[in-house]
Amino acid sequence: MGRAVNRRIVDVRLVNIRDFARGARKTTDDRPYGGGDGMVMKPGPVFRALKSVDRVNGLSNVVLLSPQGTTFDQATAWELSRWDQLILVCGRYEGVDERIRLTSIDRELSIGDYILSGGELAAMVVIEAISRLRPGVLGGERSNLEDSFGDGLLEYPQYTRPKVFQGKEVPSVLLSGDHEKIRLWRRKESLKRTLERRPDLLQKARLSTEDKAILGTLQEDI
Ligand code: 4HQ
Repeated sequence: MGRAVNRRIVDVRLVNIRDFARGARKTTDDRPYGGGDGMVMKPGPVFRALKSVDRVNGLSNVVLLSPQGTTFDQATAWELSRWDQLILVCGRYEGVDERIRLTSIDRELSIGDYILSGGELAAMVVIEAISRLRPGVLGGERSNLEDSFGDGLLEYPQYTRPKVFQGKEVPSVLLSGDHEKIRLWRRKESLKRTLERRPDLLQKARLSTEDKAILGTLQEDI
C-alpha cells in the first residue's frame, strides 16, 4: 500500500468522525433506543463527516465495514478496484445508527466472521487488497491473473534454494527443465490443494478441460 501511495496509484485520506461531533464532549456514540448493552454511533457526526468528503462524480462508492456485510473476496476486490473513489466507513462500538445505512451506504462488506473493535483494520485489508490490483502496482511484471485466486484455485507449493532443507528435497520435476511437465505438475498440485483444503472454491474456479481431467484422476485416488 505504501508503494501504491508513493507512486500515486492510490491516494488514501483519513476523515475523523469525531471532528464532526458537537458539544464540549464531542461525543460520537450514545445509548441504544430500546435499551441493551453497548453504545451506538450517533448518525449526525457520521453523516456530516460523509458530507465533508469531495465526491468524484458518478465514480464514487460508499462502503460500510461490518460483520453484517457480504464477505469480501477477490471478486469483490476486482469490482471495487474499478471505482475511482471508495469511501470506507468505519464504525466503533456496537455499530452505526441504522439510518446511516439507509441514507448513505452503497454496500456493506465484512472481511470475515469474527468481531473487531472497529472497522479500521477491515478498511485497511480492503485498501491493500484493492491497491495491488490497480495497474502498475506489482513489484515485477507478474500479472495478477497468475496470482493466488487469479483463477480461483489455491497456489501450488513453492521451492527455492537449497535443494535439500531439513532432509526434505525439492521435487525432482522442478529441476528437470521440462517446462511442460512442470506446468502440469503445478496445475495438479493446485487442484489437489484446492480439493483437499477448500473444495468450496472449485465451484467458482475457472477450470479448463485439462483441469477437469486432472481433477478426475485426483478424485479416483481418494
Ligand atoms: N466490525 N468485517 C465495525 C467488524 C468487521 C468485520 C466490528 C466492524 C464492529 C463496529 N468489519 N464494528 N468482521 O468486525 O468488517
